[in-house]
Order: sequence, then structure tokens, then C-alpha cells
Amino acid sequence: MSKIEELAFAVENGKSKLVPELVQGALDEGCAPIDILNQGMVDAMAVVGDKFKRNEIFVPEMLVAAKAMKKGVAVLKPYLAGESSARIGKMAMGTVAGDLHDIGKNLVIMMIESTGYEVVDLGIDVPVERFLEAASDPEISVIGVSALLTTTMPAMRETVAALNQHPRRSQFTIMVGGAPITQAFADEIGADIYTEDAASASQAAKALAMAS
Ligand code: B1M
Repeated sequence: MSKIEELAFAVENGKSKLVPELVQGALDEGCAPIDILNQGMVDAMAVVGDKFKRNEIFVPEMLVAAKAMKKGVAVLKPYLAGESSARIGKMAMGTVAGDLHDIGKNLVIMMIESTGYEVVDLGIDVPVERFLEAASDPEISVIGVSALLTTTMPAMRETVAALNQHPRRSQFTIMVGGAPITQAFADEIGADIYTEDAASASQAAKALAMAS
């Protein structure tokens, strides 16, 4: 079994103590950080999700797998997100009301920070009012909205609708994403940009800063 396969197995099975050393081991063997992230952890979480769907595991197992992945991401962070010396903008990002998923949001934040943005992490289960408050910050030029559940897509719709009425609307861009979100949904609810993963979200954010 390769180090990355061992890592995926450990994440799937919520082996939090093993995960950091397996990530370090894979790095030491010369594996690319992005492969460690995608093949060793993101794919493992997809397996966890499939097992949950088939009732082979339940919420507690999903939770321990999530904790294990977070420990791995912490080790990988300095290798994935290089420090940018120049500050290129300020953004706020959160997961919508009713939604507790934050691994994807945290990855998006990490990648966007690496481009030079200062990112205000609004957290999870973020009420519309908190997004509106963040949008009032005169330095904020991008608001990121994440949702992982089909049942919280209406909360994303409400959040974007409220942001679209904000007095500073012409001064910020609304970015949306998350597993159930599509370009068509983003267009329908009036968001400006949809991206499907952390890498494309950071590219889009960087392009916005370069264009302004
Ligand atoms: Co939840 N969960 N979960 N869960 N969970 C899913 C999402 C699910 C698909 C599992 C399944 O059934 N196969 C399913 C949703 C089904 C649906 O809506 N269609 C589900 C469910 C049902 C639930 C509960 C309802 C279960 C229950 O209680 N019965 C419950 C809901 C709780 C709530 O939020 N109110 C629940 C709870 C949980 C835990 C708390 C146990 C845990 C989350 C822990 C945490 O985040 N701290 C959890 C987990 C771990 C998952 C899975 C297994 C993994 C999610 C994850 O972290 N993926 C997930 C299954 C799956 O995804 N296949 C599942 C890895 C992460 C890197 O990917 O988050 O997609 P992702 O982020 C990506 C992109 O989506 C994108 O970039 C990220 C990085 O590339 N992206 C953006 C995300 N936000 C973006 C924003 C952007 C741009 C891109 O711009 C602003």
C-alpha cells in the first residue's frame, strides 16, 4: 500500500492520530501536496459520504473522518498555501445558515489566502444578517457563500438575495460554491461567480483582484 493509500484508509476510518504522520510521510517520500490532499483526503471523504448514503456508517463516523482530515490539512497547509507578501484584497466567507460543513470552506479560504487576500472566516451556520454585516466593511470586495446540503440551498438563495439588496452591492462580488451548487443554480439566485473547487475559487478571486 502506498503512503497516500494508507492515508486515505486512515482518513476514511477516522484515525486522527495516524493521519498527521502519514501526511508527513507522504511529503517525505516526495508525493505532491495536491495529490496528498486530493487522493489521500478529499477522495477519502467522498468514500465516507458514499458509505453514509448506503447506511454502512452513521454521523459519528462521518464526524471522526472529518476530524482526521482536518488534522491532515493542518500538516499540509504550509505546503499548499504559500505565503503571499502582497495583500491584494479582503474577502469574507461562510457556510450558510443551517449548514455545519466547513472542510471545503476552510480549503477555499486557505487557497484564497495564499493569493494574498485577507479572508474573514464567518464560520458555519452563518445567518443572513452576519453576511450583510460583513458586506458593510468598506474594504470587503468579495463575499464567499458555501453550502453542502441540498436542504441548505434555499438558505444560499436567501443570503444571495439579501446581499443583492445591500447598499454596497456594486462594490463586492458574490462567489458561491459547494457540492450541490451548479452554475445554473448560481445564475438563478443572482450570484456573480460559481466555482467548483478550492483551486478554481482562488483563481477566480485572484483574477478579480487583478482586474480591479
Ligand atoms: Co454531511 N453530508 N451531513 N457531514 N457530509 C454530506 C454533504 C452528504 C453528501 C453525505 C451523503 O449523504 N453522501 C449529505 C448531503 C446530501 C445532500 O444534501 N444531498 C450529508 C448529510 C445528509 C449530512 C447530515 C444531514 C447527516 C445527518 O445528520 N443525518 C448532517 C447535516 C448537518 C448540518 O450541516 N446541519 C451532516 C453532518 C456532517 C458532519 C458534521 C458529520 C460532517 C461535517 C464535518 C465538518 O465539515 N466539520 C459531515 C461530512 C464530513 C460529510 C461528507 C462525508 C464530507 C464533506 C467534506 O468535507 N468533503 C459529505 C459527503 C461528500 O462530500 N461526498 C457529507 C470534503 C471537502 C473538501 O469537499 O465540502 O465538497 P467539499 O468542498 C469542496 C467543494 O464543494 C468546493 O471546494 C471545496 C474544496 O475543493 N466548495 C466551494 C465548497 N464551498 C465552496 C465555496 C466556493 C467555491 C467552492 O465559493 C465561495
